[in-house]
Amino acid sequence: MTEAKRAFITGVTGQDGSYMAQQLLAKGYEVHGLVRRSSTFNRSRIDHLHHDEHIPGKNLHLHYGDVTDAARMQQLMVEIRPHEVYNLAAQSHVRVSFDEPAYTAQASGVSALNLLEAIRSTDTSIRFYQAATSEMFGASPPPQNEQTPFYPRSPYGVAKVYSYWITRNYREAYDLFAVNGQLFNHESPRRGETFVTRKITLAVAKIVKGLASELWMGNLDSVRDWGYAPEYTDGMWRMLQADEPTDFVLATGTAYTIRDFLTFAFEHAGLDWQEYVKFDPKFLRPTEVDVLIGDAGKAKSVLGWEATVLPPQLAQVMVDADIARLEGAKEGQF
Ligand code: NAP
Ligand code: G4F
Repeated sequence: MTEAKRAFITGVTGQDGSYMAQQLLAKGYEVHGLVRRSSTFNRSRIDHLHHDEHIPGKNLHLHYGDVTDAARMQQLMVEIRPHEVYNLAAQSHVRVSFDEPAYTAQASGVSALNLLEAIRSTDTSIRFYQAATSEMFGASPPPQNEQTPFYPRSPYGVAKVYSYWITRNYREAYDLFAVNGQLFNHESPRRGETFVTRKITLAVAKIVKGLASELWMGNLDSVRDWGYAPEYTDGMWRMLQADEPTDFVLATGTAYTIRDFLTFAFEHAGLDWQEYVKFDPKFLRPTEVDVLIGDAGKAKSVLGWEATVLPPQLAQVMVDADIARLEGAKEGQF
């Protein structure tokens, strides 16, 4: 019998990490995930993967650790000996990065170096995926692709530019199979509740159920290219199966404002968003990224990857899931 492939996922408790773990388990991988100790339970997105009888082998193993701890990353790399590493851990909230810039630099930037160093000193055949982002393009005009210059507009974006270049540098200097996914916004029912799409769909569900009557928001003019997270984690996996290590943009190529997303979500529930949404300047950012629209042509031609779920449908899926949750649906269903 051939040995199962082993994957190490940092950020396994997050939106993308949970889909990645689920997809790799379904492919027969042995999956190792990094979890942070916390005083409250932080594993709701992966809890069903431990207990689901239908997942082959129930092959999910969790390890305590923090990506800012280089020694622990080194130790885990030796212990797990993965074939593939997906570095999805980050302080991923752009607004919060203005409050915690130094921590964000470590968790979202230097963490890539900690893992690359661990790979370099353990086994240079380990393949490495770094979660880079369209936030690196920032103020560069759209459409943005792999050739677009970086102009980050937040401490988060700046940290991710570091992670991008250190990943490229280790690929070139040490011949590692190390790649950056330059992913545009991707959402799902598992999206964190303080990101704009989920904040909107959760508010719609609460309004429908009579649990809320208003929604406080910031800048409604920015344009985003929103895709569906499970399709993006499939794209990450494809990047590590490619013949050559190279960086890719994943995006839908669509452009909608926050106002448009409000319209899709509220109209799906038969509501008019203008009757509920109010402005609070505390949700504004010192510098904003106005327009992100991706060109994923390279991913389509090299990886055969293409987004199929577009924002109008995405908003409906998320509203339906939030209503179902309030009606008692189990977390693992999403
Ligand atoms: P997320 O839901 O915020 O998840 C972040 C994950 O990182 C969580 O599991 C979190 O653990 C973990 N984490 C944070 N700091 C850590 C630390 N110091 N040590 C160990 N683990 C830590 O983010 P996501 O949306 O899944 O995004 C995944 C990755 O892709 C992130 O790197 C993000 O920056 C990047 N990205 C996301 C998007 C997007 O639109 N979603 C687009 C481009 C790039 P806890 O559960 O304990 O907090
Ligand atoms: O949902 P957001 O917080 O996502 P943002 O800043 O685009 O970042 C997300 O996508 C990046 C990829 O491009 C990732 F790298 C990053 O980790 C994260 O996943 O905000 C989207 C837009 C912004 O223009 C923001 O100003 O929505 C605007 N917005 C308006 N009112 C709001 C709100 N954002 C939030 N979070 N909350 C509001 O009340």
